[in-house]
Amino acid sequence: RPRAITVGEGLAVLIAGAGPLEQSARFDRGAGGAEANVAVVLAQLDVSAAWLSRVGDDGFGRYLVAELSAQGVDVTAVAVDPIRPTGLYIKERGAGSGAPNDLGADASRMHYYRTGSAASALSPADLTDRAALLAGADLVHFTGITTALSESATELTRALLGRPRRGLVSFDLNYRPAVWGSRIDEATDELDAHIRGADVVFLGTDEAEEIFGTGEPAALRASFPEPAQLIVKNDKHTVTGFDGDRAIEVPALTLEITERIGAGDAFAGGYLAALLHGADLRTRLRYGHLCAAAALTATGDSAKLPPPEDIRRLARLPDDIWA
Ligand code: KDG
Repeated sequence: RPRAITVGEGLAVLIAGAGPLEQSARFDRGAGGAEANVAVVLAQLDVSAAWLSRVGDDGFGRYLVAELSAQGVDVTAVAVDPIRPTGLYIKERGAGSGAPNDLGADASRMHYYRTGSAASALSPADLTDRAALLAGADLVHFTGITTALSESATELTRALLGRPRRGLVSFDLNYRPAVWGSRIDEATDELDAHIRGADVVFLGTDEAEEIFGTGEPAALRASFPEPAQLIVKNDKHTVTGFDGDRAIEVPALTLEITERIGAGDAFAGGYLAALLHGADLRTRLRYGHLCAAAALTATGDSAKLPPPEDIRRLARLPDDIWA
């Protein structure tokens, strides 16, 4: 049985060459979608993981299912929607050339083609169909993107928080105004309620600042005392983790960044894998940074991780060597 279940949209990704999109003649194909990315990290770190989603009856849907399955993720809870297509996003990557429309060298931009996608039809019925799977899991993870997809998807994420549960619920804020679209006025209240209803919460200072008016870790902890574990990713290269009354800050590794999208999901996946393996707070945060480092040095949303034994060894480095 899967110990962890992630719930949300998978997107096919077309990764452009570096430079303005209008100049990219070739695209690499990849798999994306925040919750799919987290499932891939969990599976690579020896956590049995399932991905609950909906894809279209099309080539991108079949690709996503095959790709996640090849990475060791259980895809039996992925429904195929006969009408709606699989969502897609194009990843535009900067070259930092200073040319018109060019982004900074390590900056990227997401272009979504996902309105009316198969996953936007996610609803509480998808949970009813998978009740036994959910009841047996130690952890259910989803992000504010799933909540943003549609009214029915919001009902689904509310139901994930409201159901009687044995395991933990983990929630990554992942504030995406473009996905909320015309429902943007609901976003702050809905995301606030989801944070309060989860056991483990990840958020970034920049997004927290944008919707809650502060990105300061202690202020966020004071506003959100409910989740036992609150993980604040600072823009200053560190992460502050609160677990009950404990608070520690762990610096990220110093490295040359290739592309950032997916690093937050990799962090969450690493942290959650360590949590499920019974690791302490510092080790969990280090796992997060190590997995984020792999994603930051690849153009895809997720990257091949070093073997789990190597990650375990790296996470145990003495403080002075760590960063
Ligand atoms: O965190 C990475 C995601 O943003 C990317 O995979 C696309 O899921 C995605 C989204 O909705 O932004």
